[in-house]
Amino acid sequence: MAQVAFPSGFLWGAATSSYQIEGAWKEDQKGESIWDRFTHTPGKVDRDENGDVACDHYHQLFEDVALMKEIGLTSYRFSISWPRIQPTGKGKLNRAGLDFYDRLIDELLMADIRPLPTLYHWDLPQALEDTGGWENRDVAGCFADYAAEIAKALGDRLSVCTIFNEPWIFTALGYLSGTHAPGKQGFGHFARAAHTVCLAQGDAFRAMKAAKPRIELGTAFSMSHCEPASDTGSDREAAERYHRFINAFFLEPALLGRYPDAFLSGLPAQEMEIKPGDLLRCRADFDFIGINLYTRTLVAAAPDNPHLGAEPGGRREGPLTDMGWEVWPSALHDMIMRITRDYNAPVIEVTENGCAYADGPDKFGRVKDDQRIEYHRGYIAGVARAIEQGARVRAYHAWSLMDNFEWAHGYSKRFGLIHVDFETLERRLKDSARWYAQLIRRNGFEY
Ligand code: IFM
Repeated sequence: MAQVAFPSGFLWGAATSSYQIEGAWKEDQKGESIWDRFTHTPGKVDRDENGDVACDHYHQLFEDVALMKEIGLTSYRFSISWPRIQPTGKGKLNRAGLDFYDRLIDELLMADIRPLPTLYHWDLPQALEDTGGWENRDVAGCFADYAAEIAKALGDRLSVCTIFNEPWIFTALGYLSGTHAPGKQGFGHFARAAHTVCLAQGDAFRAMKAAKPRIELGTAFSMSHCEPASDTGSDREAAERYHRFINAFFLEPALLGRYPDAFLSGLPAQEMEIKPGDLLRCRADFDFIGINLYTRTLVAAAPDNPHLGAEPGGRREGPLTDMGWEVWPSALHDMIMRITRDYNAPVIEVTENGCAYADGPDKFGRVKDDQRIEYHRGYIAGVARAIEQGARVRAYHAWSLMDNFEWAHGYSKRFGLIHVDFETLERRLKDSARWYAQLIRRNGFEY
């Protein structure tokens, strides 16, 4: 056993998002979001479940912050629901919606927990989707206006903010495979949406910096360490292209003002509708990079794949979580080190990391989720190793604070440190929450 220790001041957090926990889907003049529309359309989500009530966090905010305090969190990552603030995605702010986030931020600060809001975790106002959603370049301007309003309204109490959550995931699943809202399918939809999101990222960055220069800004990027399925040159090249596509596609336009070289026949600039000057507009000199990572991805060459010539493949060796994702603790370390090497050692926050297991309370009410504890131990040990090797990681956020609505899977996948009974909405700390509390008190653990 060795001691895994963290630098003093390291932030220990947990993450959630608005649609997944808040409920109150049409209260206090909140507008409809694309996820409201998608989940209310039969056949889109397992068992036709939806986030109408979710964890009812909108009404249980004070109790939930008390639970965060009990665990000892020093950072809480949540997202702001755009249609709660601007019901149609533009214009006058909805005071009642804003009040909710005002109360949340105040309550967090009183509990000595750093608020880390995300401006967009997938709940686009439906009114903007009706104009073409992220495929419509004008939506980038609307998003920048919303970002500036948030900075002005809440920025006096914020030190940090993430702009997007997982731009690759919400464009690929929402516009390419169609398994997430708004459910569009096709490379052209994806290409246009992806480019608007990159424009919006740059525009929102500048709009927020102009309103409140002090707030540190980043995006929480979905990342997965890509490893070749075999040692052949073609698999190694495929893994590299796949890495550039899934990990760097939204990051490099911001940091370097160019898209990475991921596609076999070059960037599909026409399908993306890139205009002169756009790449400069995509620039955003982030103060930190957020990494959301759950697993590694094994990649094999796939000559039939027209764009990348690469696909996930190969034999997985680690155990699988309820999502079917391989537990591979070194993936987080390796990803952090790759970002550290490739982009000149930026400040990094692990903005999400976690696992789905279905454990529920035993007859004494205890939730023994040993597999979750084992998962976090392995991945967090990797973060400590990365810091020893020079990575500038300053925070770790477990996904998720509590069991919640897992998008197309509904409530069947439980990622929480806190168990939620979706009938009674009762919350209960799992063993993993108690283990995490001890880790936070000691700022480390035995491994
Ligand atoms: O629940 C999601 C979250 O909304 C974004 N990152 C991955 C999590 C688990 O799938």
